[in-house]
Amino acid sequence: MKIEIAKDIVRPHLTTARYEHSLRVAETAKELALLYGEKVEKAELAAVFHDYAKYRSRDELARWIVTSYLPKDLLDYHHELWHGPVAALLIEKEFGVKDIDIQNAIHYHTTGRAHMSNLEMIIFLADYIEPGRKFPGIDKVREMAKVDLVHACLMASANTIRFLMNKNTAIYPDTFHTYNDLIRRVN
Ligand code: DGI
Ligand code: FE
Ligand code: FE
Ligand code: FE
Repeated sequence: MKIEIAKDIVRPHLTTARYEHSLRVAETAKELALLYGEKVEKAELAAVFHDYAKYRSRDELARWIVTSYLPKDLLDYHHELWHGPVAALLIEKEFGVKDIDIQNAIHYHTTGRAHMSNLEMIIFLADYIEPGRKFPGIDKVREMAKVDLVHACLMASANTIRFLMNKNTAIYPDTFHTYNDLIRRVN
C-alpha cells in the first residue's frame, strides 16, 4: 500500500493531535530505518497505522480480541494495551495489509516483546522519541537512538517500567520480557 493512501485511511479515525503524532512517528521511523538498514517503506507504513485502533471503543477492542487469534491475557490488563494488537489484525481484515513484519511492529509497539526484530524496535522507539514527546530522560534516549538501536530501546523500556511502577499499575508480561531481553543484548 502507498503511504499517502494509508495516511488518508488513518486520518478520519484519529484526533488531529493523534494523527500528527502518527506522522511524526513515521518521519522518525524513516530516519531510523535509513540509519539501521531496514526497509523504509515498511517502517513508514507500520508507523502510520500503529495507532489506527486507538479510538475504537473498549467493547469493540475486547470483541476483536475475544473473536480472533489475539492473546486473551490482554483482557486481564489495561485496555490501553489493546489498540496495537487490534490494529495489526484490522489492517489485514479491512485493507488486506498482510505483512507479518509490519503487523508485528504494530502489534508490539506499546509493550515490545523478547527478540524484537529491527523493524519492531524501530516502531517501538520512534513512538517513544518522536519530536512531540516529552518524557523524563527522553533526550538521552534520542542521543542513544543515533548510535545504538538496542540500547536506546532498553532505555525507553526501563523508563516505561519505572513510570508504570511509580503509578502502581499492573505491567504486562511482554513489557518485562522486552526489558530482560534487551538488557542481555546490550554489551
Ligand atoms: O499510543 P501511544 O500513546 O502513542 O503510546 P503507546 O501505545 O506506546 O503507550 C500507551 C501507554 O501504555 C503508555 O502510557 C505506556 C502504557 N504501557 C506500556 N506498557 C504497559 C503500559 N500500561 C500498562 N498498564 N501495562 C504495561 O505493561
Ligand atoms: Fe500506541
Ligand atoms: Fe510506545
Ligand atoms: Fe503512538
